[in-house]
Amino acid sequence: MTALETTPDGDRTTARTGTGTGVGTGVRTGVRTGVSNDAAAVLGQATANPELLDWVRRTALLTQPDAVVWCDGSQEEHDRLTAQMVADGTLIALDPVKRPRSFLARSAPGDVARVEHRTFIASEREQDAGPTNNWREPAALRVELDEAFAGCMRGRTMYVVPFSMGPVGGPISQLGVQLTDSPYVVVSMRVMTRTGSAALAAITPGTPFVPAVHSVGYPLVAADGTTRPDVAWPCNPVKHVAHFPETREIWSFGSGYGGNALLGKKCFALRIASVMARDEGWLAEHMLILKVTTPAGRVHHLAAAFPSACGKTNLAMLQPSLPGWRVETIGDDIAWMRPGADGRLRAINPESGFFGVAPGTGPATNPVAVEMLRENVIFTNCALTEDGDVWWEGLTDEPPASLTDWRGEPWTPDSGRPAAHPNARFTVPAAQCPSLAEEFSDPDGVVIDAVLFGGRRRSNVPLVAESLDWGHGVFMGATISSEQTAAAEGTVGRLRHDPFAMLPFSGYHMADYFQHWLDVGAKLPTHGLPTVFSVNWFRRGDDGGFLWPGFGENARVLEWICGRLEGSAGARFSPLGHLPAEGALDVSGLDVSPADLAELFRVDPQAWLAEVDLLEAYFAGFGRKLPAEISGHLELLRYRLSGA
Ligand code: OXD
Ligand code: MN
Repeated sequence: MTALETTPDGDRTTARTGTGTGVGTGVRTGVRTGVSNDAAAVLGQATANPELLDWVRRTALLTQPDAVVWCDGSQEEHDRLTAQMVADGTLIALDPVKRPRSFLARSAPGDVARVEHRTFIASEREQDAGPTNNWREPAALRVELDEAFAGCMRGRTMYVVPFSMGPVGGPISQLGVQLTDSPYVVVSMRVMTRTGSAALAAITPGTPFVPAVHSVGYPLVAADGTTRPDVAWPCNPVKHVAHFPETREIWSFGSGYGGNALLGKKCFALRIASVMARDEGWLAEHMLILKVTTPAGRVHHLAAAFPSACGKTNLAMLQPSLPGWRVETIGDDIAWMRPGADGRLRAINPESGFFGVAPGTGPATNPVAVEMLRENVIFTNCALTEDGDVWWEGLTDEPPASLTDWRGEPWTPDSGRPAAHPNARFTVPAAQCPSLAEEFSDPDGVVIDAVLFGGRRRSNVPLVAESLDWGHGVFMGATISSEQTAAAEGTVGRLRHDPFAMLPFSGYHMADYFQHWLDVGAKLPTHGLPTVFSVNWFRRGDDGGFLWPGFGENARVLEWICGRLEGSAGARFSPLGHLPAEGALDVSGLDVSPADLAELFRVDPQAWLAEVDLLEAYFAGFGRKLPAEISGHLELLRYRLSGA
C-alpha cells in the first residue's frame, strides 16, 4: 500500500504498518529524486512510535520531499534554518544592534492573511458544521487534497515538527505534529508552540496527537523531472485549509502565512480543539487571559473574547492608568478552559508566543509590546528602514523619510500607500513579554473569575454591562457584533455578527456551540461560574469621535468589574444587564464630560428594539438547533426594552 491509497474509511491517522523501531536523532535522510518506498522506511526516525512513523512515511510518499528532517526545537536548529533562509532570500537579517537576532520576511502579495473562504470543515454530517462554516464532504475533500498534495514537496525538505499546545504533559495541554515544507513555518512554530524533543517524547504509542500536514504548494521538481528555482516566498494561488473534526486532522495547502500555516493556532487550538472541547466538556476559546491585581493585593483572572482586529494584544498588555493596579499577561489570543477538581474553570494559554498585528502598535497604544519586540523577533510584511530596522504605521508619529515597503519597493511618506501591510505581524516568544504573569507556565492554569465579551460598536452597546446570570452571559457572547459600515448617526448600521468572536474558528455548528456553553455552565457549581460582562470601547458620540479614551484607561472598567466580583462596586439595573451605579465608575482626571459618560451607557429602547429584530433574523439562520434558552433571552430583552 502506498501513501496515495487511504484506508476504506479514508482515515489517515490509523496506524497500519509500523515502519521500524529504531530511534534516530534528527538525521537528515532521503534521496534527491524523492522519497521512495525503501527510503521512506528509513526516514531519519526520531521516534519509536509506529503510528507516528507510519503517518510520516505515508505523507512523505504522497508529497515526495527530497529529505525528511525531524525537528528537535533546539537553538542550533533555529540558527541553522534562519541562516539558510537568509542565504535563500526568505529572511532579511535585521541590524544586530538595533534589533538583535531578528528577521524580516516579505510574503507574496497574494498571501497576506487567513483565507476564510478556503477554510473547510469536513465533518461527516453537514449539519455538524453548520451555516457559518464552509462544509465539504470528507471523502470528496480527501480526493481534492490527495491531488493537491501529490508530489507537492518535490525538491524540498519535509520537516517533522512535534509540538505541545500548553506545557508538555499538562492536564489541559494537547499534543500535535506538523509536517511542513516551509522552514519559515518551522521557526515560527518554535516560537508559537512548545516544539521539539520533549513534545516528541510525550507522543508515546497510543497517545493521541493531532496530525497536521502543511505545504506551501510550490514543488521545485515537476512530475516529469523538470526543475524550477525557488522564490523568496513560495505559495500557490489555490489554497485549502481543511479540518476533519472526527479524525482531528488538519491539511493546509498553498499558503505560508499566519493562521493558514502555523497550524497550532487557529486550526488546532480553536477549530479542532473546539470539537475536542465539545466532546470532552471543556472550552477552547478565542480569548485573551489577564491577571489583575488590585491595590489591596486581591488577584482576579479574566478571559476576554473580541473579534479579530479589536486590540486584543493591547488589552492583554494593558498598563493601568490607575495607581496601585497591576495587569499581567497570560494570553493574547486563545484560552483553553477546563473545570478543575474544585468545580472552577481553569484556563491556560495553549500558545507560547504572540503573533500580533504590528501596525497600530506603538509607545502610546502598547508600550509593553514595543519593549517586548526589541530582540528575537520574526517580522513579516513590515517596512525596512535604511539602517536595517523595521517600521510600521503607528510605531512612531513621524514616519521615516525613506523606507523599503513590505513589497520591497522604495517608499516615502508621499507614496500614498502604507509602508507596512495592514496585517503585518510580529512573531515573538511570550517569555519576552515584560508583563508576562508567572502563572503563564503553570500547567494547571488559572481560575477564571470573569469572562468579557466585546465587539467594535459605535452605537447601542454600553461601555460595560454585567450579565444577569450565566444564560444571559452566554446570550451576550452569542450577540457579539461589529458595525460593518459606518452607521448613520443614531441608527444601527449593518452588523457583522461574530458570536463569541468564534465565527471563523468554531469547528462545529455555532448553535451547538451555544448549547455547549450552556451545558458547561449547568454542570459547574455556582461558585465555579465566572461572571460574564459585555464591554465596548468603541462607542462614538454625535461628532463621530470616540466617547471613551480606551487603552490604559480601560483599567477603570476592569476596576468596576473587579469591584463587582468582590461585591463592593455599585450597579443599577438596565434592560441590557447591570450597569455601573452613578459614580461607581472612576472617571476622575479623565477628559470625559458628564454628557459623554451618560451617552456611553445610554440604552435607547427604539434603537435596541431594532437591534433585537436584527438578532432575531440572524439567529433564525441557525434553524431548529438554536437553543431555546438563547431565543428566550432575546424575548426577555425585547420585553425589558418595551417596558423601558
Ligand atoms: C488573529 C485573528 O490573527 O484573530 O489572531 O485573526
Ligand atoms: Mn485571534
